[in-house]
Amino acid sequence: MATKVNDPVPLVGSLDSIYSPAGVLKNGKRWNELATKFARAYNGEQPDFIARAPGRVNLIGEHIDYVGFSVFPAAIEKDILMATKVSYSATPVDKVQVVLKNTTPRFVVNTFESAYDSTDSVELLNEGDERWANYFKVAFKGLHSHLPTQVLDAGNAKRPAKRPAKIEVLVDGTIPPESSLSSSAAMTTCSSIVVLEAFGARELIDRKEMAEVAIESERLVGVNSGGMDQSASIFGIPHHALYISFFPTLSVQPTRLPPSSPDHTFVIVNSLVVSDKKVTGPVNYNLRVVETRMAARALANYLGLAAAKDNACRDLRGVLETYFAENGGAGRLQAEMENSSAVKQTLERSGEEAARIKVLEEKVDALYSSAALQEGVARAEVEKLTGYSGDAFDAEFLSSFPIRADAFQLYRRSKHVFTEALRVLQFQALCKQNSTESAKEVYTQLGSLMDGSQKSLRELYNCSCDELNQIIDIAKRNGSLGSRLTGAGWGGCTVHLVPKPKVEVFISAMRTQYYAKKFPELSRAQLEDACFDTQPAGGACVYKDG
Ligand code: NG1
Ligand code: MG
Repeated sequence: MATKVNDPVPLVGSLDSIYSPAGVLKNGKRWNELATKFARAYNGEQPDFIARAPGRVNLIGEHIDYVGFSVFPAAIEKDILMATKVSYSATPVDKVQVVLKNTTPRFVVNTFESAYDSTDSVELLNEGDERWANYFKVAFKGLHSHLPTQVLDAGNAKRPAKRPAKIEVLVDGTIPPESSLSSSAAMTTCSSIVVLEAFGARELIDRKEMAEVAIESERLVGVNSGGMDQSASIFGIPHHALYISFFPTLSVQPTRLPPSSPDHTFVIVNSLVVSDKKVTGPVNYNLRVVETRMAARALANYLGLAAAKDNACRDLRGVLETYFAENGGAGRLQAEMENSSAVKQTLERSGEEAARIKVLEEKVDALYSSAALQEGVARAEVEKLTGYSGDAFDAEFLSSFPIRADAFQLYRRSKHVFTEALRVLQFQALCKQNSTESAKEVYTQLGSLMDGSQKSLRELYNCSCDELNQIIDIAKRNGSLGSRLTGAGWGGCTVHLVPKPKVEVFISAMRTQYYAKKFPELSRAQLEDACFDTQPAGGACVYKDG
């Protein structure tokens, strides 16, 4: 079934649409190479199937997925493959053994066992070279608790007659780890597919549910992440970016970039600065999540919302919805428009949702109008702003994940969130404009939205770093229309919108001006892997015979 451009993905139904009977991979070099490696790893055996989950590049909409606003990533060609063999036992077994091997030697073999009635014995590892296996384990645990009577329970009628006694996996990844291209989400997603396939459970869950379970599961690894990455990996469609919304529930709209001449492409440039959120989370990623939560409660409090302390106001998106719900919806927007020419202009240019975002951005300016509040504020001040103090403060903001900070930036984080949410809407609207004549102009505008995103990430969200800034400067001097960090930041990759005729010059400038200076020892293959031109790719699937 062909997906029509810009149609919402049907989120119901079985996983079948992502299951490919043979597919390119089956007949391709990579399948054969992986099957050969599998045989070497597992006594000459052949895999029963190969699961694939891609990484993603986020085009725009950074650090707003966990706040509830829409984002705009695309799945990429780089991916994780898991060649898998499942052994079923003729006699009843009460546990399953899982063996996880990786073609990259530094990821050391890990073996675990789980009883059919409980995954309690499946332990996550806090350190060591086997830690990579945690992603498989969380997917396994997540599905087990989501589908307790289906996935592992013997009593279910849909259960295959034979229960898996052993699952043997060989993982092969092309996504550089900790580089903000979502190798972690690809691991979780791919593992989910392996588990569903091994337990014959794929009929029992649809893609949306699968994405939701993967999102929840990955948090068990210790990062308080949003849902962009797993969704992009599951819903990727070749040649399409994905407009992903989380409110009121997960939905995905595949969107083509406008046709253009000359063609444009996205180039990814990896800074090769590694940012491991599991280690630095308390001072960067997880701290940002908490700051945005504090900012939400502070804004709800300032706006005097009746639901200020309810779950509905836990994030900034929720505060926006609650503000309009409690204050007369469309009528409220009308009134706001009369008071603000910026809101009026936003409505005219970008529509109602954009105007509502603009209203809240203006409330943020009003709340933090004093210069002192625009800087980092200490806990005592946050207590005043949010109306949470003592134990209630700890429970609300500090209990889920460890945080280390003396001051919290509520103004800057809120301002980034609302302006970035607006840029995403404008970016998608531009993509939907289907006129070829104005393509050049459209690409220039897409580029400036990406530049605006970077400025905000650097100055308001403080998640850029020297290397990322250097790369962005080089890019802007060498043909990029728009350049920004992608993913969480503090290292990792950047993404650049480049007209195709300029790609060669762009890449060679990166090599001489960034890599030759900072990483002079890189081989040709490593350079090719660090800086490359990419096209939106298809999402997760499983390849098997017949
Ligand atoms: P990366 O840096 O690719 O892991 C992270 C989060 C996303 C999103 C972005 C910032 C995880 C698994 N993913 O992406 O959900 O919040 O940062 O936009 O932590
Ligand atoms: Mg990640």
